[in-house]
Amino acid sequence: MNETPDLPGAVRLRAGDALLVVDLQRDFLPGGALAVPDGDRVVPALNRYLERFEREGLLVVLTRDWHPTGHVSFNTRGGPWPPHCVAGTPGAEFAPGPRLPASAQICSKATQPDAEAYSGFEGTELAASLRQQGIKRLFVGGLATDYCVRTTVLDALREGFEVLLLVDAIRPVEVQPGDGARAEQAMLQAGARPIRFEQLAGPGT
Ligand code: VGL
Ligand code: ZN
Repeated sequence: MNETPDLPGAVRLRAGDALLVVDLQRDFLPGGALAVPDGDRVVPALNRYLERFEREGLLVVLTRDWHPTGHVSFNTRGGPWPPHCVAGTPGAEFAPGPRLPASAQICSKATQPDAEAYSGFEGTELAASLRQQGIKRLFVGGLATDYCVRTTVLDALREGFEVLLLVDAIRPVEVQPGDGARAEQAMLQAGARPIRFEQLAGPGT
């Protein structure tokens, strides 16, 4: 017997589940234009989930921040952020390291010059696309906890999806100390359920 028994509160993956990886892009990792502190720590964590979802034949969706040059969120235009994730540039590429399945679907967001869109659901076809593919439950991780993960999770819940927040695979920007913890609180309060990899039923990595 090398199978460990399921933990109480274990979550068993099933048809209708999808892994939603938020903005795992070079500019959000150490050395990038808008580096999230310890952002690279989510890579090995997400790899375990990516592998599991791929092995079980479940959908993986990757959102990406995909700004035009001169996006309204850039400090060059009076916005809060240094220019980052400009469409087609190296900084906007997916981070090296994560085992992104070839079958993963990509959702580009915040592509309009004059509108910020932190959430993967804002100004995209994501909700319709997930529904059309029969997705009911979303496992959400990535960067950053207090911006794009938070807004994506809150929108997912509003859209009627069940959300499991991968608390071992998210990291905050923390412009203000405590922003990460507050964002997690807000997501859980809105109905997201926290999960760690060890809680997934079945074999480990
Ligand atoms: C993000 C700030 C600006 C994020 C994107 O992915 O959380 N944060 N653009
Ligand atoms: Zn952005």
